[in-house]
Amino acid sequence: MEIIKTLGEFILDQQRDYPEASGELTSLFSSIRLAAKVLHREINKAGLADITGAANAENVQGEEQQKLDVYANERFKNALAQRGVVCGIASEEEEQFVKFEETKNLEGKYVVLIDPLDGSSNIDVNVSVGTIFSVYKRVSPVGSHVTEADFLQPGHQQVAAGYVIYGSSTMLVYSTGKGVNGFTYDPTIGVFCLSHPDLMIPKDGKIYSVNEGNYIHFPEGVKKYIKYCQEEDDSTNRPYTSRYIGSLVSDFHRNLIKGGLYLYPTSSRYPNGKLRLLYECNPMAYLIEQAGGKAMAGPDQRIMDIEPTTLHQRCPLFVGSPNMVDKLNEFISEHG
Ligand code: AHM
Ligand code: MG
Repeated sequence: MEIIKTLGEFILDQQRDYPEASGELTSLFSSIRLAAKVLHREINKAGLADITGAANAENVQGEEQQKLDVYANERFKNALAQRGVVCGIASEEEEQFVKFEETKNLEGKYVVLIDPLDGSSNIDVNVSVGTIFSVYKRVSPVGSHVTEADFLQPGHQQVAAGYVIYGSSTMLVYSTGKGVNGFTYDPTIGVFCLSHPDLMIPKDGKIYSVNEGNYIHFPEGVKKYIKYCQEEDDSTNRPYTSRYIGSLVSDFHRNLIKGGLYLYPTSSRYPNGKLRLLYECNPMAYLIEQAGGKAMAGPDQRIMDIEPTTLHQRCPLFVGSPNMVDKLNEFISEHG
């Protein structure tokens, strides 16, 4: 009989490799796992229940919030507050970071940054969405209230990051700095099972993922690169395939497995790019580097080296197979 390893067993195995570990990160993952299961349930009944549609509120970026965004935010926030290992969170859906005030939380050494439901405009049309999370050790003293500096750390300080994809199956993909592993949820038994051990992205890919409708507004180097992807050249397997779901987690996940490049450049519409450094770019950068890929914001700018200055800052993102990221950067260096 095939042996199934559950996420819980996997985490405990990893913890055994670090006898000095206190188990706090394990506890944090239990919170995320639980909230992800609840979200899986809600998203799967979204077409039936009266829970889809706008919640008549705007998020801090002035975008319409969907009901499930609000729900997901509350669900993850409550789950993370529960166990006392997290002292505060910052969420794409909240203007300010959230301090957890209970004594047990003040003793927590971790902060979590989260995009509770990325790509949520896709829910009404039955397209995959995701949760993205990023974990740091606080820089303020344990026992005190969490501060903004705890959240404004560069991505290379992350101790863990991951995402949940609510797709044709629900999966949790994460890393604690020792490679990337993917777990598929089996709803019949209510557990995540290890299905994608040691994920590595192919060095080269054939897929480019970009919102080409914005082409006219892109920098010259990006335009030239897109034309390069479309040219015929047997020796480099071109033309490439264009795939864009418009849901970062799904586009990233596909490219991670198959090889490819996701790009959200600056444009006249989004002069700093659209995606958020802390909630979207840094966790994806951590994962892709752990899987042998690259995440850059430009030719000389590694995403995880950016020093954040504000909680909701945006940045361009070029992420995926390392040779594809390098090629794009060559075009940008040459053409601007
Ligand atoms: P959101 O955080 O408001 O959901 O926006 C992020 C999403 C990403 O999932 C996706 O890759 C991107 O925005 C799509 O943007 P666009 O519609 O401009 O192509
Ligand atoms: Mg988002």
